[in-house]
Amino acid sequence: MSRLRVAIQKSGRLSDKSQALLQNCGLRFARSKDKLFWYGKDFPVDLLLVRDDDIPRMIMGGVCELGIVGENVANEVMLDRNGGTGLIPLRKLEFGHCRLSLAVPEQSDIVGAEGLDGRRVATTYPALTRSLLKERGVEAKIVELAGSVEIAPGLGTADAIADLVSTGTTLRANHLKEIEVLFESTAALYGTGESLPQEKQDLLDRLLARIDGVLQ
Ligand code: PRT
Ligand code: ZN
Repeated sequence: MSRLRVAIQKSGRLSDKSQALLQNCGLRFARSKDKLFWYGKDFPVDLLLVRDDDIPRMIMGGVCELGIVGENVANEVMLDRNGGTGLIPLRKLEFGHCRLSLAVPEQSDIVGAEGLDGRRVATTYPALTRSLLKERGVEAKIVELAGSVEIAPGLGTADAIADLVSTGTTLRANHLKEIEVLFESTAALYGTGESLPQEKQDLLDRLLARIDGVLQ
């Protein structure tokens, strides 16, 4: 019999709510010893617990049919791949809210994206930031960092940052001010752009109906 695999974040901001959503759909799981694979007991849907950054490529690579990840991460991967049809948003979820914002040092006189033309912008979302700035007619030098973006202006390696913000505490603690919201993100359920065998598609439709019930 066909089964579906859903990749969710193993530990982090999305993991509890991703698990809760699926459990609220009536799914029950038996966890593997290393707890990285959860077998669906009474509905043929299994979970893979991974780092959020791996989820888009796992779906595109056919390792799983579905995944729950932030729109920020999914869009970054899709843009990096020049669009591509490997990843399709199926449902926007009600958690993981944050915004990708531009921020500059408190004393900077840059007031918006347009002030960043030709300037250095540090981010962990290079493709997404480049594209969102381009939409605004701004061509900046993107400084790609793996983390701790908020310290880049203080170190002199960037004039501004594009980073995720929720409360603004991190920006304030680093004497940065938010000058423009580039993108509002939430977590979403993604599927593969490839068509599924009929049995799997039927299973997906049943799962989506349950998810819609929970989201209502
Ligand atoms: O280990 P793994 O790679 O799976 O986890 P991770 O550390 O990459 O991700 P995690 O758990 O931090 O975030 C997962 C997803 O949650 C992100 O991709 C976003 O879609 C979403 N999300 C929501 C956030 C935030 N809010 C958020 N505030 N992701 C990160 N932050 C960070 C931000 O980067 C900054 O450092 O929190 C800080 C800002 O928060 P405030 O409250 O100080 O403004
Ligand atoms: Zn991550």
